[in-house]
Order: sequence, then structure tokens, then C-alpha cells
Amino acid sequence: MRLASAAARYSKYLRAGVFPATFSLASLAAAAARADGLPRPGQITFEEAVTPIAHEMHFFHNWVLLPIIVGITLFVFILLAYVLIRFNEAKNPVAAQTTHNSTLEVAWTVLPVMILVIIAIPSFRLLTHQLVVPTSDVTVKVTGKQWFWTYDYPKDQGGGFSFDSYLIPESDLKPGDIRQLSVDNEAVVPVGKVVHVLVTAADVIHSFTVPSFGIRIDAVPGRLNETWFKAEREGIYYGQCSKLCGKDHAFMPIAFRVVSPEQYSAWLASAAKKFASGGPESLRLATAGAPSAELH
Ligand SMILES: [Cu+2]
Repeated sequence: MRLASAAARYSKYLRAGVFPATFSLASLAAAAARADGLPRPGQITFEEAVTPIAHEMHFFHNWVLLPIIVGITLFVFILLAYVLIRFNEAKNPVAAQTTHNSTLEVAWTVLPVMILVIIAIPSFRLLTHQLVVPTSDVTVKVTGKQWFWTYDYPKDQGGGFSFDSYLIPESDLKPGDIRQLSVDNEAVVPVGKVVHVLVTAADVIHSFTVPSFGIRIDAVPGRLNETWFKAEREGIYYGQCSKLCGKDHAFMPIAFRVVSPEQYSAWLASAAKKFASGGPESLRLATAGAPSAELH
């Protein structure tokens, strides 16, 4: 049902010639059925949230920030309209000479402070949840490069390999692939597990961003940043480099395939063979209890 209505919506854009011909309705329907985390035509809200952090971010935006900014905007609009109507030159030819009103001055200082405190409480709580990585089940190291991503899976977790992940060029797209987002090698992670992501870069500053996971962190050469996510649903979740990093900045998407723990184990085994030559044999990454000095 959802798919049918989505397909109907997409067909409108297709007829309008918004998409190139390669972005066919069939491939869109297949993509919509398979992948959850991608931007949709006509979308004005966030991409669907599939991690606790993303849910918290959406709640913070939808139920704290949005009501407050709508309230403030309406208040200012009504105040301006009132002043225009009540105190225009025709209605009020002689202006009052009042310059001070203590009650009013205290109110317009205290009220904004209170609004900021109301925003700060959930904001700091969310920041803490983002920054404090819970005990992780899987560690993945991501390195931003001009213009692709390299994923390292540590040996002590059944990995010991690394691989490069490149955008699939438009000429090589197969049905179900998504233009500008599908990659040749997706990063695979298990569903419902805490994934600790270590992020760095090899050349210039990139930014590792997956909207559905609610993560975005700079990839800086010579520095190891960290973030985490716990995907609640299987599917493919896309992101893009979010820091201008050179001429192909727009062509280094991020793709995470979230699978069941059994599929993950099977993938680890096959990927270890497939990428055997690519990964440093001795690669080991600490997951818990690593001194923070090593991570920052
Ligand atoms: Cu980049």
C-alpha cells in the first residue's frame, strides 16, 4: 500500500522529467522496497529514523525546537501587526514619551533565558547520548579518501580485512541501484547491535554522515573521531560526504547494509576471503576500555 502510493508519487516526477531516464519507475519501486534510508522525491522532513539517537534527534526537533520557533514567530508577527494597526500615525499622532518599564525589561530578559534553558536540557541530554559510546558489539573503522571510503573490520571480531567503497557510475547501474547513492562494496553491520565507528581521513577533511542513523562526524587526517549507532531495522541506509573535499565530493556516498546477525557472520566469512589481500593482516582495533588518548 505504502509502496503503491510512493510509486504513484514517483511517477508524477517521472512524467515531469525530473529524473533522468535511467531512474526508472521499476528501479524506484525496487529501491523503495529494499532500502529504507535514502532521500525521497518531494520529501521535506528528515529521512526515516532507525536508531535511538535518530529518534531522539527527531523528537527534539519536532516537539521542542519546532513548537518553540513557531510560537516565537507567531508572537512577533502578532505584536508587529498590533503595533501597525494600533500605533500608526493616523490612529496615534502623538507618540508616548515612555522610555523605561522595569517589569517589561525584566520579562524580556528572563523569558528568553527560560526558553534557552528549556531547549538546553534535552539538547545536552542528546549530545551526551551521541558522545558517550555504549559498550559496543562491532567496531568499524572508516577512512575518508579523495573520493571514496575505506572500511576496516578488525581481526579480533572475525574481520581482519579492509575494502574500498566506490560510487557505482551511472553507466553501470543495475535495476534496484540508486543513482548517486549505490556503491560497489557496502559496509555490512548486524541489526540491533551497537556499532562503534572510528572515523579518520587520509588526505583532506571529509565528513561521515548517515541521516537515518543520526550520525555525522568529521573525518580528519591524523585524528581518530568516533561515533556509534544501533540500527533497529534491516535495510540499506545511505549517506554522503558532508564536507567539501574536492572535485568529486558529491560522488563518495556511504552505504550501510543492516542484516541479521546470522547473515552478518556469513558476510564476515565471505568478505574475509574476498578482501583477503586488501586488509592489513595485523589489523586489530580496541572496542572497549581503550584509553581515550588513543581515540582523540
Ligand atoms: Cu569527502
